[in-house]
Amino acid sequence: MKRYGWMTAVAASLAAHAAWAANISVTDAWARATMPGQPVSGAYMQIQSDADARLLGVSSTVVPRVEVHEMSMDGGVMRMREVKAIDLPKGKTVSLQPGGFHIMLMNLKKPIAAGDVIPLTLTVESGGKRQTVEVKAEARAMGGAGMQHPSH
Ligand SMILES: [Cu+2]
Repeated sequence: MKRYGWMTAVAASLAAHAAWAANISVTDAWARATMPGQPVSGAYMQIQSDADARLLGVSSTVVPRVEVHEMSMDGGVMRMREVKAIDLPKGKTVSLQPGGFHIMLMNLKKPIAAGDVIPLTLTVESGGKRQTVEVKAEARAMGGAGMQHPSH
């Protein structure tokens, strides 16, 4: 029964792996198309994790600088600040959306056109381990001056 014992060991190690690697599902990922000369934009998505996790950061191969921000009302003024992490509680859908948490795309070298696909790499920590999640955000054109992201 030596072989059987070996199989059991492999199964146990796979189970241990699954215990820390959170399953992250990202839906409805999109980025805001920009006007010519506009160096910043935002990306938004819904994130769900099957284990308690934290979004630690985001990077992109096509955007020079990416930050995770939170927007909030402060005495009637919209403010944003960079956040170190966003909590992803187990089983809860966390929305990155205009007016709340968002991914800031900065130092853009050229405009983002509607239909462009922005690859984003999310770094997520769960149970002391880090993993990356690849996301493709499709750019959407937004109408109206009210949808412009405030400048820093
Ligand atoms: Cu921002």
